[in-house]
Amino acid sequence: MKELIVIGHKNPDTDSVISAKILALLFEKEGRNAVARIAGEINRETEFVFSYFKEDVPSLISEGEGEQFFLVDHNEIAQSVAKKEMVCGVLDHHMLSGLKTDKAIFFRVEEVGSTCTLVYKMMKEKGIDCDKEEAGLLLAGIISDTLNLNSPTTTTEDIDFCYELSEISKVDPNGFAEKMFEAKSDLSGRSLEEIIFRDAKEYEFGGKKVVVGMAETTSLVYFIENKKEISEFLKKTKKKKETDALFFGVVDIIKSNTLFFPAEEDERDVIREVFQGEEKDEYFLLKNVSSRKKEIVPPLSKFYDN
Ligand SMILES: [Mn+2]
Repeated sequence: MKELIVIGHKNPDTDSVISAKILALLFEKEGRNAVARIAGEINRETEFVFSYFKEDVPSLISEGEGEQFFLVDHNEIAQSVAKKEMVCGVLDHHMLSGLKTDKAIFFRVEEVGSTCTLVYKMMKEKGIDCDKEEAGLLLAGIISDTLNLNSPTTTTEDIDFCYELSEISKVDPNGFAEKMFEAKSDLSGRSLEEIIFRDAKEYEFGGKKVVVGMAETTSLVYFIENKKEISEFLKKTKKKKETDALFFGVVDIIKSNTLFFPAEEDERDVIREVFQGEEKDEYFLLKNVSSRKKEIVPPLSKFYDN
């Protein structure tokens, strides 16, 4: 039996790393030959979560490794290290973006706040128990993606599972969320490249390569103070990375607002057209916007696809 590699998107976030790890464990418990991998370096929040529960982070996929991939937390090939002919399963909570395969595959996408929600749901459906550490990790995945159940992507299932997992893991979600957000907001020693691209996602809209970088923070001070440097960096990087459009959003986790930076005039015009934002000199203030998946990507995709 060929080894099945369970893997999240490039520029991995907490949800994608944890859903891959626990889903691979679930497959193993079912007797399948499965292993979790990550598609890039982890961020500080993910690092904090794994060290808190003293769990191992899945190792980085190596060049040319694997023939069979199970994708979690993404279904867009542009965001994947897997070639489309190697994909034999998808578990996700993002919009569908036209993955074409030459055979039938496992494919499950539900409109919930995190992929960890779906992993836990599958465990429950299969009657597989979740131990204390696994529950803690899954809880962290839900908290991360739903900004502790405050994101507009949050569903009743996320809320119910959050409480169940909190009981099993004996972790208080609010106290833990605070620590996670602190780790997420720690910018010390980080370059602009890391801050802007550690959680960037690439999309293909209307034949165009569109990249949306995101950062989440409890304080916008750094971003406002460095708005000029950020703008210049975006402009320079757009050329280097050969993308047709580049945006960068910073979510204020506390107030649920987003500062949205265009790389150049073209992107500035797009933001003017598709978002109701307050235009500042270097960025737009998008009030009550906190989700790339639900509030930023859909209007951009609609704009470019037309
Ligand atoms: Mn996710």
